[in-house]
Amino acid sequence: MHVKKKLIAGVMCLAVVGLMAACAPQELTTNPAKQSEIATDEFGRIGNNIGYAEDGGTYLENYAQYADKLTYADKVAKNAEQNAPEQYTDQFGFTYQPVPSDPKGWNNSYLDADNRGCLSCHDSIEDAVMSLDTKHNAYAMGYPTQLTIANCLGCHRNAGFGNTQLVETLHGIHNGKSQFTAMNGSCDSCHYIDSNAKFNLWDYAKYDLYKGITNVKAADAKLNVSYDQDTISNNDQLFFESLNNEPSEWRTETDPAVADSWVLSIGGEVENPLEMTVTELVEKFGTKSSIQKQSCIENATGNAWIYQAELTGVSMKDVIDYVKPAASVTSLKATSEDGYNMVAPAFTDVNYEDCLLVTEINGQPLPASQGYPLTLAVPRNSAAAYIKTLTSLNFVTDPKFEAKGGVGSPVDPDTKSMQGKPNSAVLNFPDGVVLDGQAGKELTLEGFADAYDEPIKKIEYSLDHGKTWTTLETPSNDPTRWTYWRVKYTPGEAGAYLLKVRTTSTQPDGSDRICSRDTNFLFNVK
Ligand SMILES: Nc1nc2c(c(=O)[nH]1)N[C@H]1C(S)=C(S)[C@@H](COP(=O)(O)O)O[C@H]1N2
Ligand SMILES: [Mo]
Repeated sequence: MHVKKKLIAGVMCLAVVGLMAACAPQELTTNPAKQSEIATDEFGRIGNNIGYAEDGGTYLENYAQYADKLTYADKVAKNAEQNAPEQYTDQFGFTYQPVPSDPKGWNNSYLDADNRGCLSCHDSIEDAVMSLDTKHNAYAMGYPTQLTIANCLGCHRNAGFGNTQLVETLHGIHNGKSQFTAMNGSCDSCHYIDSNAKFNLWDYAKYDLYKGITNVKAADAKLNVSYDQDTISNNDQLFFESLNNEPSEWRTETDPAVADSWVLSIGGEVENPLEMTVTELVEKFGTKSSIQKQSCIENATGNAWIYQAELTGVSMKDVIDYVKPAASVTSLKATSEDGYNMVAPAFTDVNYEDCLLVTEINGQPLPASQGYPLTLAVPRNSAAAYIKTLTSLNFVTDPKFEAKGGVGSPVDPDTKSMQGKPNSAVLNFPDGVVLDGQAGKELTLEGFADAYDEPIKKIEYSLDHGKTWTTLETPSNDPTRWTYWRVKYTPGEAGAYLLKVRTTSTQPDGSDRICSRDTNFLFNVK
């Protein structure tokens, strides 16, 4: 097993100085020594003895001198050894091999696949983001999916938060920078430049470029597909995302006494403003429980900024019935301890019957990361409307913040449609997982499908790069919950396989919305 090259800011400086000299770009002048050897042959071809052996005659006539060189079988064997794809271990302990093994060594000798894409240099995107010189939000994944460039594009392209475009930031921190140069970084490290000279992202294009993937027709794959909407995440599978907190400011305590002194104020245009501690709120209104999913608006194709859990808390319906907001109210302004705040359109898009002032997840007090002691849950909205460490709620009349019609989602710059709505991901293994001893044995891949406020209509699975599909219909789907699916498959033989998942949701007008990209999940059966 190879140790992954790790890029952590600051540690490479010394090594870099030495390597820089060796890796200095070649000057684009012709070597004079070489130039003298350049000849034009009788066909007008310029080159250094093109087609001819050094002592005259064609290579064919001098075939004997090649007899000692490797035979084709030797080359295949040598390639298998020299260009064998690397294997890594992720933070969950899974072994994964992002590049399929192929007999000719094509993927590494020609595509240079092990040296391309974010994760060929970075242990994880979370790591890269936390190592930046500048401030960045913090993320943690509860499931063994890997963040990809798509997650970055969620915020850094058209997300509407005034974020810098990724094209500037990523080129700026890579191109010509010592760490990148020292690792022989080039355009090809991140991009796949196709025959139309279009720069595609390698991490998107790679699944169609790799050789060595076994295609299996739907009719032969005999996938056994099923789903439910009840599966819940364990508390250690909840993702964490914080837009404002510095790690040093993360709330870590869950001392029960905090709930006794934590005051929530509810005011604005209401008849009965309210100011109560969390403990008093629970005493006055009691609690309700419901199973809900929560999914971040930037969750990208194939990723897991999502969970489903049993949330327990005070019903917003009960609170609203008590405080009596004015009829003119359009919006609800929430504020929190860390300064994160959000204006949610009141009444129109949000069904307050479902909203909770959450105090417990899965029967446990809220973990500190999930906003202990109080978090607002707003089903059908993205997780951005779930306010952790809630301190106040204000009912306001502000036409500016009137409902804009459902949950938006960042636009995928390539497909021009919303990314991640609908979405799906495999949740029990990382992309590229190595499954030892799995040939001929039944394997279960499981994951979610979700589209925020829209019900899932169907999920399709392909093992032949999208030529044939197995369909799982999901009628009467509840959009406040995720759709948790299981695919059982028995791989006949060892090899690399690609599961494509295509998800469809139903839009408010009844038409289909198909995911902007299929989810690609590679697995290596050994
Ligand atoms: N107080 C507070 N609430 C917050 C945030 C935050 O930074 N601070 N981030 C929001 C965003 S963008 C997301 S995706 C979810 C993340 O939820 P989790 O960390 O509880 O899983 O919290 C939301 N609520
Ligand atoms: Mo988010």
